[in-house]
Amino acid sequence: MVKRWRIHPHDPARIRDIEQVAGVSPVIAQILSVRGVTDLREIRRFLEARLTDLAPPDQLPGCISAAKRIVTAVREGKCICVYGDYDVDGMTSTAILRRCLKLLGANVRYHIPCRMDEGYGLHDDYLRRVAQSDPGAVVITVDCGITSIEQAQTAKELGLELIITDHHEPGETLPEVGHIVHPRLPGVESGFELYSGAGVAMKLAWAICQEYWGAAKVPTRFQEFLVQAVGIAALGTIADVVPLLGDNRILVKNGLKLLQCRNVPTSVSGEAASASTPLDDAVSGGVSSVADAPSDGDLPGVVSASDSVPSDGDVSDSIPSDSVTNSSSVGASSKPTPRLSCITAGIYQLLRVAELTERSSIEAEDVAFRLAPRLNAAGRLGQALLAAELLITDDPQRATDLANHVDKLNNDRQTLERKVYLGADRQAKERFDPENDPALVLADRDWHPGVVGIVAGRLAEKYNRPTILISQDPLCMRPGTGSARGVPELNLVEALGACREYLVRCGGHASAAGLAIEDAQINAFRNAFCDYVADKIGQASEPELMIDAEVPIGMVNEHFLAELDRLAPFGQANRRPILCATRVYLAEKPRCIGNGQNHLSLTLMQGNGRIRGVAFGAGSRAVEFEEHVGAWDIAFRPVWNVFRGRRSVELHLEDWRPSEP
Ligand SMILES: [Mn+2]
Repeated sequence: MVKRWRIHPHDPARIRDIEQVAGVSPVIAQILSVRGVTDLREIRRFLEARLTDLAPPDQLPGCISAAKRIVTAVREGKCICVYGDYDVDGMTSTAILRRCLKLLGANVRYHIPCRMDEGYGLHDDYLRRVAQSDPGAVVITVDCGITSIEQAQTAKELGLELIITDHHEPGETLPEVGHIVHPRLPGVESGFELYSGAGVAMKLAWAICQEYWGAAKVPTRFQEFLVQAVGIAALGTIADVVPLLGDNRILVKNGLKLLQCRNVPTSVSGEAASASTPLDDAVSGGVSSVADAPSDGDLPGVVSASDSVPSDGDVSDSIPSDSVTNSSSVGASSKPTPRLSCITAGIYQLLRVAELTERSSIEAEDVAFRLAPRLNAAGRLGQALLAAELLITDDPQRATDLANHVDKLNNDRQTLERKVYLGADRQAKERFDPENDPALVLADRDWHPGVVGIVAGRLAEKYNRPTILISQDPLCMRPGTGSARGVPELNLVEALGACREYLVRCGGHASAAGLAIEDAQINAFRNAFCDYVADKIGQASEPELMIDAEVPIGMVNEHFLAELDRLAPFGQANRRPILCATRVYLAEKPRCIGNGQNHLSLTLMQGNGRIRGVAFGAGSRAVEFEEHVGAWDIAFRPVWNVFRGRRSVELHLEDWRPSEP
């Protein structure tokens, strides 16, 4: 698809200002200015993104009162059920809260619905089961529940207490429950509104720890848990594609540093520790150590990841043994430096199956493309509970087995995805006109419901059209379930809302949403949806490639890339910079590389500069370089290439076109 290139306008005076204040090169200053990060305080916060800058939990609406209620429930010995969602955000939220409550010695259980049998969100059936086995239980939702109005009613009738924590779009009415923790409640201003479910769960866990100890600073073991929770929350935050700015940037940047730590964790935190420390001991012993503050300037109760991650060779010392998990013994000795077991046994095993344990650094893209898909695969294939258990367990053997299993599910998912993609693309071309229809609404009985979302995303990108894929029930017994993926100009929640009369239910986010629909309504829904889209955005325009800055390729060296790294982590709302260079020549004929010769390897020259470039998935476009032998303009992302332990710089080509004569 032909893209229109647009280079971000730049304001030389402002860039010079940023250059001077922040001590960065002009290109970095230009990128910061494009990101809207321009004043000294913002620049410092953006570049450093320290854990100490994380907003405290009291800025999250409902957080403190819910934490108080949860701590009381823990002390009353109530059964607490954490109820999550089957995507990475939901699993990580579940894991954070489950680990937190277990550490407090609570009677805690967790559940994640099966995508196929139960479907998204809280269900009456689940509440009835809980009421039967544990009358008087407290159910806490994470990453779901804000639209569960009827279920809130059911809970009330059953005598269950329901606490809702979520980040999805609230409807006009809120569920009638005692406590809702949500960053975007109508009429409430909160500091940073675009949290993931895991970000919300992390803040709640933080508040619970503080509330439990009655102080801002909590004992070492709880500090360790909270830092570990930052690492888990980073996974959910990246996977849920929320903007990596503000608090999310802080969580992710620090969380990724933790994932880099290659300590093989022993069972020191979470349940093993709490099992060896009776609740009463923890309560009485902890009070004296409430004042065990981490180093000055740190976030109260939380230490900064960079300070706490032990360097290599420091491994055995850094793992607290069971004997020091009772914080009073630590408090009695000299002021301790909080130490971390860094990552959980499960996350270590997940890194292992994703072949990331040897890496010196883990980037947001590694989470998005290697870790999250493995966890998600379990959810897609109806086994999210096992993936959540992987994040929860402290048993190394169980973690190894679960990680291997999840890795295998990911292979299955890839096979299914290929099959559905081919079928859906064929249907789009045979029955519709993907180039001219305002939107694509495709349905089939053969499509696995777990992968229609990914495939809808790929088609939406390929055709630059909002795309909905519906997996119809093979037995014609139940409504079909569909996934919608959009284009930037369209809000899918509003679009589906406008076609509500044809749907059994719908919900989600502006750029990704889900729905349930009866077979008989699909045609009428397609017409209504296409009309809405045509009316709202017309024929989708030619996609644009936004370019951050133009640079000579000779400038793109290791020093330059190291500077660019300061802008990481890259992802939603802070994508890896795309640069361009003009009048670039090829030193030799491009080579097709990779499995199936899918990619192109090029040697690029401009003046004295010479650098390797790779164009992914462009094997079939090799011929373009034979047809035009002159100069090229290229748009690219500069990246590190690691080969046999040596790092070099290469360019990943986004697009290219012959230079104007
Ligand atoms: Mn979520």
